[in-house]
Amino acid sequence: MTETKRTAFITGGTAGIGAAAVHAFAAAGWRVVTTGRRADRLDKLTEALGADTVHTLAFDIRDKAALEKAIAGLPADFADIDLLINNAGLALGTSPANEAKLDDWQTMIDTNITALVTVTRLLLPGIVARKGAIINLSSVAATYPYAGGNVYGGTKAFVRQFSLGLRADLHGKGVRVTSIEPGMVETEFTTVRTGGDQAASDKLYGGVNPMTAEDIAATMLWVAEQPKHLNINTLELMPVNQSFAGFAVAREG
Ligand code: 8X3
Repeated sequence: MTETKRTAFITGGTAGIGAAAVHAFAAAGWRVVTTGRRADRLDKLTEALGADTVHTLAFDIRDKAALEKAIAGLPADFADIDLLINNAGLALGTSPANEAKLDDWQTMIDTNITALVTVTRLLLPGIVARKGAIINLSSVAATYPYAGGNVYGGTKAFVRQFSLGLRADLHGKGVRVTSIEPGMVETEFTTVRTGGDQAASDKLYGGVNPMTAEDIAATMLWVAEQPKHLNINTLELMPVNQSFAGFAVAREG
C-alpha cells in the first residue's frame, strides 16, 4: 500500500525559520511546497531534499496575481494542502513612530498582513475540505509592546487575533489553527530589520543564547503532529535569557 504523505505549504522558505521548517517537515515525511523571492536558495532546497519532496515557487508573496497563479498551477502531487504555515514576514526599522519610514510600514503591512490573509483565503477551502491546519507565525511583539516595535508589533497582533478569529469561523469544521509567538530567534531577522547591519544583530543576540530557527521549526512540527482533536490556540516562546521589563515612566520638570 502506498503511504499517503501529508503536504505542508510553507511561505518564506528561503531562510531562517521558514527554511528550517522546510527541512524539519521533509525529514518527518511530509511533502512541502515553499515560496520565496530568492530562486537560487529555493533551488538549493530542491537539490538537498529532492523534487519528490519539495516543490518551490519563486515569487514575491505580496504579488497577488503571482500567488493565485502559483497555487492554481500546483502539480497534482503537491496540490492537496493539509497544512499552511504562514511564516513569511519581516520587521523593518527600529525608529520611533514619529521618525519611522512610511514605506517600511507599508511593506510590513503588505507582507505580514495582506499577503498572509490572501494566501490563507486562497488555500482555506481545500484545508477545510481536508480538515487540515494552519500555523501562523506571530511574535511576542503581538502582546508586549516595545519602543520601535510600533507597526511590526501591530502586524503581529493582527496575526494573533486573525488566528483566533479563524478558530471562531472554522468552528465545527475540524480545522486546527495555531498562533506561534516567539521572542528572540537569531536568524536574518535583525539584519533585515536594520538594513544589513550585522554588528547590530551580533550585539543584540550576543551572550543571550537566543532561540534558533530549528527550535521554532521543531515547535511547528510538534504542533502539527498533535492529535487531531487537540488545538493549541497560541504558543509563546522566549529564550531563558529574555523576559520582561517594567513600565517606562517619564518625569516632568
Ligand atoms: C521578534 C521578537 O523579541 O526579537 O518577533 O523582538 S523579538
